[in-house]
Amino acid sequence: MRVLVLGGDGFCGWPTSLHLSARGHDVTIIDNFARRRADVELGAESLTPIRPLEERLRAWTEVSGRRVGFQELDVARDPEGLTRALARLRPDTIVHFAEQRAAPYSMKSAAHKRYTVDNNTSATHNLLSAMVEACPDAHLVHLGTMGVYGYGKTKGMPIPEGYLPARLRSGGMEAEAEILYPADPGSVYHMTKCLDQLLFYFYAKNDGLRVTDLHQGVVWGTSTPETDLDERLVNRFDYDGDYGTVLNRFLMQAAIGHPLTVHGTGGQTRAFIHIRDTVRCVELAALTPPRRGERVRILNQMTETHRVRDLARMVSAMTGVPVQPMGNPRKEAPENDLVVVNDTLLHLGLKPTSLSDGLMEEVIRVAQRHAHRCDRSKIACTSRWTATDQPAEATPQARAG
Ligand code: NAD
Ligand code: USQ
Repeated sequence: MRVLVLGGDGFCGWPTSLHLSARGHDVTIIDNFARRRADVELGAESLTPIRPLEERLRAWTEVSGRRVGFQELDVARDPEGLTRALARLRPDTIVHFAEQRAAPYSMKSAAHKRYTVDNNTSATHNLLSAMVEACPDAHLVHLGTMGVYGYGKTKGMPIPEGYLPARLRSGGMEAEAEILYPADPGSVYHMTKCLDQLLFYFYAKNDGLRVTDLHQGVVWGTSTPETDLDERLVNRFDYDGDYGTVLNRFLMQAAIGHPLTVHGTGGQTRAFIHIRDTVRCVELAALTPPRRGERVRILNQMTETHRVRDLARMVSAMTGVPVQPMGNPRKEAPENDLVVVNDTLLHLGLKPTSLSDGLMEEVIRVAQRHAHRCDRSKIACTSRWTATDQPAEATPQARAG
């Protein structure tokens, strides 16, 4: 396959590009380095020393004998350049990672909210409209999120893969329909993924574009077999209060002896997937495109669910580092159940990596190796959902031990 990876310099995009290249696909990355600029803005760096993309690509060719192409381009702001790139590269598959993906970053200020909405919805819409002009037969594989479904209202009812059979009632009449699962975003970032869904729906219906939307859970882990091949291929490891995600944060905190920062009760249940499974799922989805004219294919890309406080207890038991409940800076249900259907990727051949496979220890080892690069002042979550939300400080009960 000729594959274009939008956002291929990021946490998921880089290992996915290498995985696809290693399997003989012809890969080109497009990225505008917005994520590296966010590091500069926040004064926070990846815990691992990620190399400039040019160096990464040179190292990959040295190590593998394969070449991954690159073009610097802002997908949200340069629609003509994007159309030209699609016409030139004629991709069979476009993997779309190129969005601002941190919920706390999207809630920092009015400017961050606007940036996240402008960047993410323009990137997705520019891509769809450019595909109609330049490569209407290509298959778009988009990285969406489990967060589009929302948390807390299902009382344990399994979350289906995107669509819900429903009985509609209006004006004394009834009809059966299969509808997009009602969206219930928990942040401005998650809201942009709900907006993306409507854009996909329209372009699949109107132009027959082939779209797979992968509703991915929280990704944990950092390395894949390809990023392990050479230290210049190392993947990013976010641990700061904006971009760090919960399990990697706990593992990194354990590595440096920092109390584990549980927000609120820790009763929030979320879906998880290891980065090794992310890259496999993307390839499985890319190899099985829907037909032209078919509705958007939605797959839940996750392998297990966990409650935040259970993860913290597990990491604490492994390492002896204490749990520290904090005020919750977010507006979210304090407790929720989460049951998720993920049959399609399992049928396509995914063999799930689980927390019990020893990879948590690997993440701790990576974090220990780079612990000297950690800036402890960046660990706290300073972004709040509303002005009245509690700051993420240790609760008195936690301070008292
Ligand atoms: P990331 O921020 O590390 O990578 C995103 C990449 O896209 C960055 O390299 C960035 O520079 C680039 N980018 C952003 N806007 C762009 C633009 N306008 N033009 C060109 N490039 C642009 O994020 P990630 O963790 O790799 O996530 C990738 C995708 O997967 C996101 O869409 C995210 O919503 C989704 N996802 C991530 C997770 C997770 O836990 N990391 C979970 C579920 C879904
Ligand atoms: N949390 C803590 N302590 C922390 C950090 C987070 O208790 O130190 C809690 C949060 O309050 C939240 C949960 O852990 O309840 C998950 O937070 P997160 O930052 O790990 O994940 P989230 O903000 O949901 O976003 C991440 C990715 C996003 C992706 C999403 C998948 O950044 O790109 O879409 O996971 S999902 O959660 O399934 O929607």
